[in-house]
Amino acid sequence: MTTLHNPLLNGFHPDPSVVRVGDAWYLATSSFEYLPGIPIHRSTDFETWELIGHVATRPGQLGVAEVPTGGGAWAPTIRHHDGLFHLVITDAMGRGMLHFTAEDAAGPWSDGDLITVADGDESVFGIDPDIAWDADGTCYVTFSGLQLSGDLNPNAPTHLGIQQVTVDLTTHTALEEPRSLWSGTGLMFPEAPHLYEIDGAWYLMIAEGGTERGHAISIARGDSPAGPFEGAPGNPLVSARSTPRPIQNTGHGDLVVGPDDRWLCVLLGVRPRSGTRAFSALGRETFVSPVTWAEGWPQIAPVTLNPRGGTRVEVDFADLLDDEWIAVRRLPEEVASRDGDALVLTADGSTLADAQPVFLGRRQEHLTNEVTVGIDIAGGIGGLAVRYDERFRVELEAGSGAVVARAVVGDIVQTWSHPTAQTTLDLHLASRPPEGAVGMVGTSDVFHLAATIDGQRVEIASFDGRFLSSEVTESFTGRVVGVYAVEGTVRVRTWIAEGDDE
Ligand code: 6LW
Repeated sequence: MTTLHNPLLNGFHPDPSVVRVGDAWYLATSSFEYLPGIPIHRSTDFETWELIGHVATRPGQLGVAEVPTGGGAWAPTIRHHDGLFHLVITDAMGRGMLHFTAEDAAGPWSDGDLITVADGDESVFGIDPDIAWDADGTCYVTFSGLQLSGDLNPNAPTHLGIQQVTVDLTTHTALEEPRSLWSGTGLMFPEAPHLYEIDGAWYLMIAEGGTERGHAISIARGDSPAGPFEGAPGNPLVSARSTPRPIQNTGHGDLVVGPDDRWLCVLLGVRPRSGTRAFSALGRETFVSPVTWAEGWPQIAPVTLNPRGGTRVEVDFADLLDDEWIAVRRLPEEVASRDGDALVLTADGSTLADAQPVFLGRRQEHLTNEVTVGIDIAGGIGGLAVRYDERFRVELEAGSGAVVARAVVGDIVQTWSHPTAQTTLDLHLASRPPEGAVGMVGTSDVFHLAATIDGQRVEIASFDGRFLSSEVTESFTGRVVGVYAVEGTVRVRTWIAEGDDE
């Protein structure tokens, strides 16, 4: 019997979509402003998942070079049809609604074609596209009608509900004006639509309630992929709102037949911590829950926590970089190179406050985590950082005659400094649960920033981790731990990351 681990994918992997092809499952998630973009994981048992590649590995496939914070690759749908993998996604505030194909989910994927409106060449306007075909081969693209216009009012964004167009995939042109479909039970932000033909009926499953604590999944059924649809009597099918469950914000799901022909739902969630479970340090992760059927309606079980054990990653930079490394609005090969057994970062005048920093990182995947890097700062300045975005980050930096710890929370910057002339040293950046009495409120975790100087580990600063959580940063992404350069050249000799979910 399959063991369903939760999180299924640790660290920021929101908006999961899954498809079964033969004896394997392929799972795609959002990647926002990071490149390579749109990671694809593969499993043959739904227990062990391997990152097999990304959809966007070449310049131009996504237009994220200048997207605002949080823009970029939002919410893919991955499907398999007529021998090809298909993936649709909105490159939010970038290229628009895109359709990618590949023979092999590991890639290479196509350049990405813009899905355009029926009477023009601009993108169909909406997010969270789904792609489905009926028996005649008609292609339906169903999406969430959030209008991401330039004047988007975050307090009252324009939302047209769930919409649909049929599309000619040879020209990538919509064949009609968007039609409105069933849009849930009336909660805000109907989105993440997915269409399924099951036992002769068509099901439309959506997320509603917003991706925060009110997140939910609802479903409707009809005789046609174009509707009309009738909502399930048991909606919402799943929500953690107002529950004491350790996994919150559950929503944005995709159904699939899993091992042993058991239906499963992959969905996003967060693991908030503090006295009132207020702060989700890692962002939105991928989870899974069993599905049963009754009277023609699916029932999704509440998501139960079942973490895998801890992990230890030791990188040998003499080897090619693996696919877990990501950079901000640029590809990793544009910000880092390898020289012998060292990773080399060469500053270009940017800092982590900029849109395209010289930064190469990996998702933080565990609530308790420590990364140690051995660096040679030969006349340069740089170090190790945890990045949420340009305005929320923690840095541990060497090269200016001191090791400097820096916490950036919006417009507030706090620094600590420990003088040293050492330019070859180990930096340690840990996040650990708060120790001792922390009062009623508590926090998610505490950062500990240290360096090994003259053979001694010296803690330079500790800092409340709540300020790098998805709630405080209002971020769709999550923590990324990486190395960076702001002056000259920084050589990284070693990288050891250890974490667990205790
Ligand atoms: C995604 C949508 C959402 O497209 O956030 O809040 C967007 N819900 O489903 C990015 O994750």
